Amino acid sequence: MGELAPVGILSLAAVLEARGLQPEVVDLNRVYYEWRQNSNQNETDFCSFAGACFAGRHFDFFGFSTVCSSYPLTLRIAAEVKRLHPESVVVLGGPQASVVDISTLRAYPFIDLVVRGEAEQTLPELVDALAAGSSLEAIPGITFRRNEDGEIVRGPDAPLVLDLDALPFPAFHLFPDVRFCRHFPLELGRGCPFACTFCSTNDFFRRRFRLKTPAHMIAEMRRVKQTYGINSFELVHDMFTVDRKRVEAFCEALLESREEFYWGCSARTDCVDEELIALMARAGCRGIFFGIETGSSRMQKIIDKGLALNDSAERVRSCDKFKINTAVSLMAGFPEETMDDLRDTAGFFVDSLRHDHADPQLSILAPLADTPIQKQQKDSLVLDDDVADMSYRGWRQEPQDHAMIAGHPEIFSSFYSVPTPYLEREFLKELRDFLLNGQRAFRRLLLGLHQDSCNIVDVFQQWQQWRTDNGVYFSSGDRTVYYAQSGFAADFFQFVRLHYIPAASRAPVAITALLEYETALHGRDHESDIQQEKVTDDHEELLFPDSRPQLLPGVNVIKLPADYQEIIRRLRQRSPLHDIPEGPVKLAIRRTATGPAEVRQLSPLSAELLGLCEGSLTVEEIAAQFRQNKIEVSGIPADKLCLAGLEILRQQRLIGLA
Ligand code: B12
Ligand code: SF4
Repeated sequence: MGELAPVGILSLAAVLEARGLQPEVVDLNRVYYEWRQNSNQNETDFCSFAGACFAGRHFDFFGFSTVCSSYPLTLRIAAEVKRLHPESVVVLGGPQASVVDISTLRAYPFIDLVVRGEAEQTLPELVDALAAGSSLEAIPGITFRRNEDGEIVRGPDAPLVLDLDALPFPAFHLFPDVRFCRHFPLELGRGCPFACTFCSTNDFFRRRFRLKTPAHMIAEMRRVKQTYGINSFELVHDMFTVDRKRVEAFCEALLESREEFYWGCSARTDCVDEELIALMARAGCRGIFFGIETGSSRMQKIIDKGLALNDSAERVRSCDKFKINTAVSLMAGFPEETMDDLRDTAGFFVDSLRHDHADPQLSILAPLADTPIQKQQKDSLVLDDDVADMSYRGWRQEPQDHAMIAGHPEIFSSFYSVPTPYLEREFLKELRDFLLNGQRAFRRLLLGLHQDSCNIVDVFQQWQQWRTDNGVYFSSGDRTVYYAQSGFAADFFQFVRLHYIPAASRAPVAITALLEYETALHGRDHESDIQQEKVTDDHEELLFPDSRPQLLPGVNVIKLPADYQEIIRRLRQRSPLHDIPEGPVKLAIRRTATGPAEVRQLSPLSAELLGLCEGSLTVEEIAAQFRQNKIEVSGIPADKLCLAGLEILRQQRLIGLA
């Protein structure tokens, strides 16, 4: 929950505290989890439950932060609060209400007013005016319903906060869960000067790029470290890397500070290069969010993103080189998008899997209110789903929310879809589920299939055909559930084994090897349940002639038909797979309680040794077998070789002593 610490709200709370007020912050995410855990959900709906949290809180002013995905729910909770406290002022702010202010006030009389845009300057003025009972007309940045005639008045925009260093430190003490953050959120700056047609945040911060100074940021980071003991940060800014010199200055200041701070940020791939990425990595950058959006050069121009995709791929590679994790964020479902464009996007998604530090993401376009795309398509939006993509979080839309959404497309546009005349929507959604879950469940195989087939979409179409021929059907609502469960991978492996390899593969040996590898990884949970005799994993313990080495729990050895390391090397370098020679190899897979499984290709000697470590033979007996088989390497006698080999296997945590 700490991951969702609302920096904007806490910034406002700090501003109010600085004026001697005592605001409280209610974390509705926490309230939601409490409702899920502690209440009978059939009897109490979430809004009543949340309303109860506000019943005992007597404030003059209740403010709600809003984003598109939870806007219906936020409004319903606000209605409950107004019902409980009719004398209080109920106010909305944040990215969603700011742009649908007038329509919201028209549709929902329980909302008194909306604060638009950045509110650090507006909110104190508003609070003062409300306390004094004076007119609101002179306050910039608000939209309100006039008491006298009920008319909705939209004043001019509020000025931007130009000096972000002047803002007080956010009131994190009002949000105790922040201490659970793995990456502590700190605002680095505001405003992106670009103009992508689907984006709402450029306009929200009025395209005015601003950054806090390096000295101020480092002081805030130090304060977090001292208060919470956290040294890893999520630095919030839509587009930190607009000005290269300022990124360099920040990194250099961090290096000079000698603090061990780790951080993540957002960037465009055309605003960084390998040299800058190297500097960022040295200064503690461990994650970059790259909004690449589409893998099609044609669509890059149409959506005014304008990235050169070869360079984008290069930047993802550079980050991998410096061990920076990248979120490679892609979208599909633009109105002009054709099958060729979609193939390019799917291709970009899978291509990025060549890099271990890349995490591709694919979402379907949601037309955010007041964006160029939404304005262009506002008369043709379609509500085709109970669970629209914006709320694609695994829970179902409540009927009350659905009714609100259906009644007000102008307010809740993100729950609608834009028409995609060249693409079938169900196809798009299934492809998204396939890719997202495929990369989680069989990353290497997915990449191998993409490379073998020239485009993963071809494999996907064959899979769709095969699954229907073999009776794997689902309704559109069950599709996401099917793909998220382990049965999908099991079915898909069958498809690859029984259909794809014999009928379509140009590199059957390599694809079989990848399939065997993924099947073994996939089956690992069942195997790890098998009870094993207690085996000590103390690699300091000496090996004695009567010790009985045995595979450690969680380790298994699998046989593949071809050199796995060579396949992975070729995948990384995009070299052909069809001429991988057949030749069995063994891999040891070691599962760890945390993190991904460790995979090691075994030399013939290690494979032979591991085969003998089944717990019944002593070291002496294993050495005897080596002698008998006359195993020797570079003149080293079998006994010594055996002992050295066993020691290495122990250091690699593959065997222990029974
Ligand atoms: C960090 C972030 C997240 C984080 C954490 C969110 C959180 N709760 O803190 C994560 C990754 C979890 C996330 C998730 C999502 N996010 Co997000 N996120 C952001 C991001 C990059 C920064 C938010 C931030 O801290 N900004 C800095 C602060 C200072 O600004 P602020 O929050 O807007 O607050 C200021 C004003 O809005 C105003 N204000 C805010 N609340 C209130 C309340 C009152 C009463 C008043 C008076 C004023 C006021 O005053 C604040 C100070 O000036 C923004 C983009 C951006 N740069 O803002 C997107 C953004 C908010 N996210 C967005 C979206 C769409 C989502 C998701 C729906 C994505 C998805 N499909 O899942 C989810 C929704 C999750 C949720 N329910 O909160 C959109 C919202 C668009 C919209 N029209 O609503 C944004 C704007 C990005 C975009 N694509 O355009 N997000
Ligand atoms: S670069 Fe990113 S933040 Fe800037 S307009 Fe485009 S999508 Fe929005």
